[in-house]
Amino acid sequence: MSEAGGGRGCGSSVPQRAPWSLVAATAAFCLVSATSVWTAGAAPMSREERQKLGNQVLEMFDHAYGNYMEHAYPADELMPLTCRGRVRGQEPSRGDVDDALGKFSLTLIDSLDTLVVLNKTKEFEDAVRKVLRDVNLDNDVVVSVFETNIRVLGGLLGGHSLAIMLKEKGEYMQWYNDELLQMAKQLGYKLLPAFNTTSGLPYPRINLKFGVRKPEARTGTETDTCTACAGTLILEFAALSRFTGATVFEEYARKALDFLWEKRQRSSNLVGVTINIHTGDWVRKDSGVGAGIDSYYEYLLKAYVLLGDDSFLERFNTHYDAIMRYISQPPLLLDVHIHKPMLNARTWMDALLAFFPGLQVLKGDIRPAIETHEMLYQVIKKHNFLPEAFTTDFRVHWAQHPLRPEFAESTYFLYKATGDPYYLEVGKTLIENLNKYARVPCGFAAMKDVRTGSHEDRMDSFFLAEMFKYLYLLFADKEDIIFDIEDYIFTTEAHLLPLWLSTTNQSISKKNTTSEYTELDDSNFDWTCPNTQILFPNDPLYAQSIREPLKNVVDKSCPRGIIRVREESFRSGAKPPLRARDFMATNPEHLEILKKMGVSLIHLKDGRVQLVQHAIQAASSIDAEDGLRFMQEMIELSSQQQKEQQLPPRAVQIVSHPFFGRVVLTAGPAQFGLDLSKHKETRGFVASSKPYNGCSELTNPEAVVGKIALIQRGQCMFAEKARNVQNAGAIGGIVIDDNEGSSSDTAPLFQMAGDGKDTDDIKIPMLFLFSKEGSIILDAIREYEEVEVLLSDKAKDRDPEMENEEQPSSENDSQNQSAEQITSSSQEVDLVDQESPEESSLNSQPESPSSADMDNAASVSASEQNSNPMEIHETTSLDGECTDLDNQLQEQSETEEDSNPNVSWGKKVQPIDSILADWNEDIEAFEMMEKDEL
Ligand code: DMJ
Repeated sequence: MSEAGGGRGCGSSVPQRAPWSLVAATAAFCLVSATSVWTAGAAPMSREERQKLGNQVLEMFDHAYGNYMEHAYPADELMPLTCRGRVRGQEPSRGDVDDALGKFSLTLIDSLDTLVVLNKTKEFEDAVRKVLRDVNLDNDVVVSVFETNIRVLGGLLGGHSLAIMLKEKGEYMQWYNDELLQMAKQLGYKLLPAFNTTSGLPYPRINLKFGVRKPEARTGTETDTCTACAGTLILEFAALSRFTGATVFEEYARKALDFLWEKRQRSSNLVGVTINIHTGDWVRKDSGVGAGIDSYYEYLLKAYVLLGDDSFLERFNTHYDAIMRYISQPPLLLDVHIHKPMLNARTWMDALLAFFPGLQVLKGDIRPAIETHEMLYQVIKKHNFLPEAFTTDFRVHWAQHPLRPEFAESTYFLYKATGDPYYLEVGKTLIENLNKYARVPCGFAAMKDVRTGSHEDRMDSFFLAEMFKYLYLLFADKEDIIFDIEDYIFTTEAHLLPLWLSTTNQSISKKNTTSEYTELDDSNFDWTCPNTQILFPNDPLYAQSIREPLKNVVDKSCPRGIIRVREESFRSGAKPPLRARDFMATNPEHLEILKKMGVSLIHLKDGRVQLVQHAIQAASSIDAEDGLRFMQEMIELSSQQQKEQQLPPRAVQIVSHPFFGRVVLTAGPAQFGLDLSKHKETRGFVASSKPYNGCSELTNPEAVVGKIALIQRGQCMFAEKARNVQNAGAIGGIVIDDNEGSSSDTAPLFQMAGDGKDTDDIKIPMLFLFSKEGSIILDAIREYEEVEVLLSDKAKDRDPEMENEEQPSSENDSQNQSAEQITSSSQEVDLVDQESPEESSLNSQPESPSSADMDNAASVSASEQNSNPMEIHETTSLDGECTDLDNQLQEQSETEEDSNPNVSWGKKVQPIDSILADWNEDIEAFEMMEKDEL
């Protein structure tokens, strides 16, 4: 390991400050110490088993990478269901997600250093040659500056770092002459125009050919960017500067970081999710450690590690204190408002925050890392994967899972820190789940819905850049890797940058070191690096003892039990006179209380009830405050109830050769026919109905009898189609959208509505597929003739007998074998129509004569749902354990408040104006956050 004097840090021999190399290698440093003390707890895993799992990871990587190279390259990404490349512009736009695709063979570049970590040196050499030969960085395409930096610039630099390492070893890459670095520099210069703002914060997007703001650029009009987008550049940009001697990159990245630091909310020391790049105003004032902010914090700590600049550590520590004070509610990490950090901004968490325990390990704060990781693991055990977002009571909020690597990353770092074999078992589960639920014949497919097990036709490049690296390293011994991983730091995309950069071309850091940060007091180092006594207590069951109380936190959690604690802390624990869940519109006493709180009840013509609050009409400021809280509770309750009343999506699983249950398509349910959630799944071969629209008596009953009929959408009602195929003897029906190119990736799923008449006569199950998913079945019929599917509420485990029957038809196939929204008016709560488009529950669509009428989609009518607020019931089941947890957290919260001078605002009676201002601010924040994209 190289030594250098440029950085700061700590280690075991020098308690407070020591050579930076130990800091940089915190994880590995922990491994050495930890494995030597581990004697009890989870059963140790034998070297043999670890090797077996490592080999499994290698085989899985080959399956993903091999299929990308064979079927997608030079496209940016593989579409693993349709087994082809994703070329931007040739597929329906998925919005911001597509901004990662720059027609630069993204997956190949993102995979470069993974190949070396996985010991595939020969393949690495080939891959580098392909990048140099084929990749064009000058395409007329608008890309995300953030994604291009972390994936492409980071990928090229990681590739370069390992190429020069291999060259020095003398066997491979002897021909290499810094060509990847030259490409990285070319790309770096292409990104620089994005920084042409007065603030120094980069524009979020840039045209690779035309930059920003030129008419041809088609970008440059954006005013906002996310904090992570502007604050996740320093590692790649500084590495580029230090590798090349061109200081401009590091200077720009530092300037952006300096600006974000200046703009932090000064009383909470938190940052918001999005910021105006021109004015520096916070656009979204909610603050967490997940989507939109995550890697800003990561890069502050890692910039200190890589560059040895104290200012980054001081900033990180300041933010970390704030995170632990306000956002961390172990085991949860919950977003708050930057101005009112004791007020939760959300009732759910996003999957991106799963990286945070890993960062806490790097910081040396192991206990909360273990707690959060354990909570996340339990969510995974429940749903097989971490859903994109899940509520504080661990229900699915957004059901997708694009094979994100953050949880594997944290698992790796926790294993390194604790040496606890438990984390190897966690890794094993991740491998099993990936093979069981995400593996498809042509790669690994993202989960469209973790509840149904359905797939999305996407395999993001970060899956290859990160997931396989962390999983492989988890099971690897030092001698399994051809270089010393401790000499490198992982970027946020898990690209490897050498630590020796800290002493190379350091002119920028010297030039820009402000006097404010020249001296750090010892408190900066208190928790920065592992203090062996705390990290590795003499008790080898340390990690287990932290996990144990959390073992049942997911299974035994009460809906909204936890979040309520914070809500109640809103007014120093005072009980509101009326809880939303208790409210009865026919109770005169309740109506009286509403009046006092300034809340009026409006009966709408259509039978719905609307609550409106005018704080000014409340009897006092305290009553107004109670009214605000009542409204907030009612919004949550109503939105929750609406979700619960809607049917979740269903799954169509192709079970015949060569799919064998591996491909699962997301399907919309019907409000009539057999309810697949209550009955056993329906299995059968598919057959197209004639006429294909199914709008009249079928002319081919012999073809569909005993089968699942395929019917095209349009021309008549869904129920009519169902009756016609049922009469022909079909055992089920799949309606396929007639809008060519439609897909559940890009269009919201809905439930097929009845025809307004009694539909009890329809007994067969009916499901809806968008055109793209439908054509996967139609293509399969063309190719294999006999196609058998399973209609169910949730994908079923693959049939092992079927698997055994599989005849590998290609090399790849043989590889396969092994394996609250608030309504627009700020103080009105309409008790229905509160579903966010992002929600995974479904609106209904009546079938219309033509699919052009799709836009006429009607949401389930208010009167059918909760026209009467009396029907709103809190689903909380306050059994003993939940109450205990509540009490525990309540105590915690109270202690926190008592000892925290910043929360005194909550105990004061606020003037009405300020309550109104706060309320409006909250509404704004809630509205923004519901629109948030992950
Ligand atoms: C990766 O591209 C990076 O880890 C990034 O920081 C955020 N998350 C994705 C993968 O989930």
